[in-house]
Parts: sequence; C-alpha cells; structure tokens
Amino acid sequence: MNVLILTGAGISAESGIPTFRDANGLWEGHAVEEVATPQGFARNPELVQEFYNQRRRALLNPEIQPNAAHVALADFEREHVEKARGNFLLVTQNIDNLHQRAGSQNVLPMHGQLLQARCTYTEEVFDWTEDLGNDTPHPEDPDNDRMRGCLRPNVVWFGEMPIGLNRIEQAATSADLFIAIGTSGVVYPAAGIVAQTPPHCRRIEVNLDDTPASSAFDETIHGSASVEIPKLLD
Ligand code: BV8
Repeated sequence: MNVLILTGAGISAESGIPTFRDANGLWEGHAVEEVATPQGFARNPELVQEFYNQRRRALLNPEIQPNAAHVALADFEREHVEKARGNFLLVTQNIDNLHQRAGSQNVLPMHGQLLQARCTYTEEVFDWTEDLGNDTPHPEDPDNDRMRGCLRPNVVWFGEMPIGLNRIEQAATSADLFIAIGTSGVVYPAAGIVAQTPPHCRRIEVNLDDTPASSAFDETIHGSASVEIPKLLD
C-alpha cells in the first residue's frame, strides 16, 4: 500500500506555530504580498528578512515541540517502511522542522525550510539558525564585502516554483492512501495534489472544518490533528 501524506500549517498549530489563515491572510500584521513574494523582498528586503528572522527565532524556542500528530506520522512511517508495506512520502507545506524533529524520514518540504538560507548568487543552500540581514557575510567567503547580504530564506514565495513537484506527482499518481492534514486547500499546486491521485486511492482529509477541497475527499474527519491522527493511524 503506497501512502502519501500532505500536511499544512494546521498540524503545527498545536505546537504553538500560528497558521497562515488564522491571521486572516496577515502574517504578523503584514500582507502576504509584502513578505512572501520575490517582489516584496526586492521592494523591502529588510522587512522580509525581519519577518523571517522573527519566525526563525520563534521556531527555535525550546517550547516549540512536535505534537502527537507529528509523532504518530513518524511512528506509522517507521512501521510501514520496516514491514516493507509499500512506498511512503510525507509532503509538507510547512517550513518548520517539526516533522523531521519527530523522526519522519521521507519528508518533502515543498515550500522550503525556515532553518535554511540560500545564496541569491550561487543558489547554494546552508543550514541556518541565525538572523539574516543585508550585512550577513557569505558563510564561505566572509571577507568578501561584495557577497555580504546575498543570503535569503530558503522558502518558496508566492509566484515561485515549489520544490519536488515531479516526485510529488509520481507519489500522488501511485498512491493507495492519501491523507491531507491541517491544510486549508487554498494554496496551489499543493491543493491540487488530491486530484492527481488515482480513482482507487482512499482520500482522507483531517481538519477542524470543511475546506474548499473537501469535496475531492472520500472522508473528512473533523477534529484536531493531535487527537485524530494518532487514532487514525493506530
Ligand atoms: C506557484 C512558504 C507557479 C513561505 C508558502 C489564483 C488561483 C489559484 C492559484 C493562484 C492564484 N494566484 C496565484 C496562484 C498561485 C499561488 C496560490 O496558490 N495562491 C493562493 C493564495 C490563491 N501559488 C503559488 O504562488 C505557488 N507557486 O504557483 O508557482 C508555478 C507552479 C507550478 C509550476 C511552475 C510554476 C507557491 C505557493 C507557496 C507559497 N509559500 N509558504 C512562508 O511560509 O513564509 S504558502 C503558505 O500557505 C504556507 O506554506 C502555508 O502552509 C500555505 C498553505 O496554507 P496551509 O498550510 O493550508 O495553512 P492555512 O493556515 O491556510 O490552513 C490551516 C488549516 O489547518 C485550516 O484549514 C485550519 O482549519 C486547519 N487547522 C488549524 N488548526 C488545526 C487544523 N487542522 C487540524 N488540527 C488543528 N489543530
């Protein structure tokens, strides 16, 4: 049985990370276009860097821990793989690292990762936990003033190509079980993955409420992920 999981901000909500929608499309008081687009970054790099610096610092707070939903997914994956029951892929829209910290191995962060930085000249990606700014030196060329400030958050902004779309399509078209957890089904191409699954695939949506994508699912479980996912995967 090939399993494909898609998670969104709702799975991290109970770990203390605010969702994208709860803020009514505003993040920390900013419109999305201001802080999550290449145009916003070009217009005001300091604002965008600080927006991600705040979220990176918050994510590194020791109080932010994976919750029971993250752990249940990691446990399920481990047994599924150990018992060679089929393929397993966890696609997340989240840029936090809670799935990885819970022990999930086959994680595809399609919108990038908050704890990574990318060089805008060389496209090199670095693990990153510090603040980023226009005076941040290049980690491999710290004395080169021309390279200062070349790093951006390694996240996918609106209008940018998400990561791993071919791998996601392969997993979706061969899925026997697809579970979407804590995503509002608004952001594409993530919200279109369910439509790529084959007719025989069992499609389950776990969310507090119905979403615009609910009609594409065989079953919608209303409840919080930390309660419903351990029950569903037990
Ligand atoms: C692209 C990284 C071209 C940055 C993010 C018009 C129509 C359709 C599409 C478009 C359009 N205009 C433009 C587009 C495309 C656009 C898009 O979809 N816009 C939307 C807003 C209309 N998409 C893009 O630009 C994408 N790129 O299309 O490039 C392309 C495509 C293919 C090939 C070549 C080129 C890039 C999108 C990625 C943007 N980056 N994040 C950052 O995080 O700072 S997206 C951002 O929204 C977050 O990653 C977030 O995860 C994501 C989606 O939100 P959700 O995860 O679903 O979270 P949300 O808050 O919305 O919902 C939470 C849900 O959880 C709710 O339903 C709630 O009920 C539930 N919940 C809450 N608590 C719990 C819970 N459920 C269970 N338990 C709980 N406790």
